[in-house]
Amino acid sequence: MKFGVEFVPDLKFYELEYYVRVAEESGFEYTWITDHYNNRNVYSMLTILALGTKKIKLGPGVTNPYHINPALTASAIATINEISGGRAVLGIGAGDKVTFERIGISWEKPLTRMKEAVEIIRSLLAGKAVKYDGEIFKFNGSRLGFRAGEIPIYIGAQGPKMLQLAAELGDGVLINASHPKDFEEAKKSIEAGLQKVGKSRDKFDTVAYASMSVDKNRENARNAARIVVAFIVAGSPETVLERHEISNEAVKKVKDALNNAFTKGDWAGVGKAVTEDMLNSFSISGTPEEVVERINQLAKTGVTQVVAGSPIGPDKKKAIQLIGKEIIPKLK
Ligand code: F42
Repeated sequence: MKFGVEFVPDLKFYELEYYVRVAEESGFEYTWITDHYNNRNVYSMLTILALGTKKIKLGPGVTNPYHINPALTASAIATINEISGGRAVLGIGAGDKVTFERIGISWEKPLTRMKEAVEIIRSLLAGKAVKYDGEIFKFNGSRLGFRAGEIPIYIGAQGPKMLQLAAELGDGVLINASHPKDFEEAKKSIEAGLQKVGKSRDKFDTVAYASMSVDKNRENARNAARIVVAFIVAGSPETVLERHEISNEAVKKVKDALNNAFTKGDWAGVGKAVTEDMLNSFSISGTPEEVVERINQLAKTGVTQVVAGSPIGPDKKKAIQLIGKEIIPKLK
């Protein structure tokens, strides 16, 4: 099992560099940096990380093919690859509808746009002159002016069609989920995609991009995950909530609590609205022993990398070191 760690660049660059170095020293192989317009620029932060670390692989987790042209994505990730001495990975997904609306981007034809963008980026990274007459992107002989090197492309995906596309086009898939039920379901689409292009499963990295919260004190670990899980519950499609048997009234309680928090600042109410079942379904949170057990269950569904996503633990640094000391060695 490989281990990665996610960071949101809502931290100062030196804080982010500090945490990623702790993660590198703790044995994490990947760091994935999220990409939303309202946070610090993902490639600026990856440059800092490329210069400040030696081994850990690094990349956006995930960028998207809407807010910049695929040629710029190819150039940016190839630059990170050069600065980091060949450690770049590209995570790209359909992007986030809510944040796009705020910057006037309409979320049209995400599958088509993703397919075309990934094909174009792959050709540019291979040093080719790209002629591409797509429905969305039209390229007429563009080429990168410097060697990009080998850069794996991972696709962020939840829906069945995007999961299949990820298996067809990607070196891996980043799935925002924490529970074996979700990976059993995803497996069907992934197998279909691998079969369609004749790719073997061991050449493909299935990544559980999970909300994680680890601490020796179980209650502290579980409580630290409550707010993140509330947002996941509020944003989850019906099909996923049904799969986890989360009732409509329980979801409504969480949504009302989040509204209250935004309008009146009552964040404690959000934590109370999140049930134990929600924590189990939408996060990996608890003691190191419990986290190891859950990851072993995920491994049985074909997961090959686990990414420790927000909040990581009540104390980020302690949690990263605890994972390095008591979890990674048991699952390597
Ligand atoms: N999004 C961000 O914006 N920033 C991040 O940092 C970020 C991190 C991240 C990490 C892991 C991860 O898994 C996702 C992450 N995301 C992040 C979210 C990501 O960008 C996507 O929003 C998320 O993966 C959800 O996308 P999805 O895979 O579910 O695909 C969407 C588009 C979807 O609805 N897919 C469905 C499906 O079946 O796959 C339907 C697709 C569809 O619209 N089909 C239509 C049709 O007619 O079939 C249109 C067809 C066409 O041509 O597009």
